[in-house]
Amino acid sequence: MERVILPYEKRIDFATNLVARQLFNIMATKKTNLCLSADLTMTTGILDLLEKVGEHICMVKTHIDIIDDFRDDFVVRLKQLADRFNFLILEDRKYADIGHTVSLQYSKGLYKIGEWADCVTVHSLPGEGILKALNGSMNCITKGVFLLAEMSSEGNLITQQYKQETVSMASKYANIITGFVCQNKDTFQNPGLIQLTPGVQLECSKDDFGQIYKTPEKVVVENGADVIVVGRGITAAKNPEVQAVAYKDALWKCYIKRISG
Ligand code: 5FU
Repeated sequence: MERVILPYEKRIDFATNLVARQLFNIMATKKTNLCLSADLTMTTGILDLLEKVGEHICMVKTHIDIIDDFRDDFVVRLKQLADRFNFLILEDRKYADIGHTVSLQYSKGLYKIGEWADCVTVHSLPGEGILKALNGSMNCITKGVFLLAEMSSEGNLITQQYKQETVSMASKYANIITGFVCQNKDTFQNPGLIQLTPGVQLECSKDDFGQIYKTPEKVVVENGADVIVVGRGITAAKNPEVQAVAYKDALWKCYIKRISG
């Protein structure tokens, strides 16, 4: 069965990672496939924004190391919001080191990401050891990994071969792989895995540093995105709450169009 035409609720049973199951479930229940990239640098900004848009998103994506006033109680409050509004937390750490270092970066240091993030992003570049180490650190099965198979930025160095080898590397760690960060539906076939796609705005455009934006129609209907990451399209809007609803509605409409064939 082709992944992109199956509804989220029918894909739950194919998922081998618990976070993927939860995410399919949340999307089907809340009727939203919007992931907010909350790239703000003050904790109050992030928490206030989530108070307003929490009900419209299936996941929040953080870059914990851009926050100026990080304190431990921030993650406590973030978790409370995630529980209240039923969304997951993805820390976009893009781990890319040897397995031993990554296992320390995951569980130690100032941020102790493994304690609060439901899932994290990981590069396949260093080889399989990175997944082996995370598999050991994530000794509870309620955590997940989005492996980077493609990027949205202009001129990135990922090749077709790199992408294919990334997907086959993931197949050995099915219990921790939630899905792939990628741009195209042919990247993988398994309906139990989730396509997370960043680089989305309502109009096609670019930023000044090579980020390429595609429309909801393009990424969801043509390119197979399951969870869609929107950052500045919402955070830089005059009224982020109104804009989050606009993205949620546009993205869900495209998903319905896709599964309706
Ligand atoms: F893996 C990727 C990628 O290929 N492109 C991205 O843009 C991740 N991102 C992240 O999504 C990036 O680090 C930002 O946090 C977010 C996109 O934010 P924007 O404001 O919508 O451009």
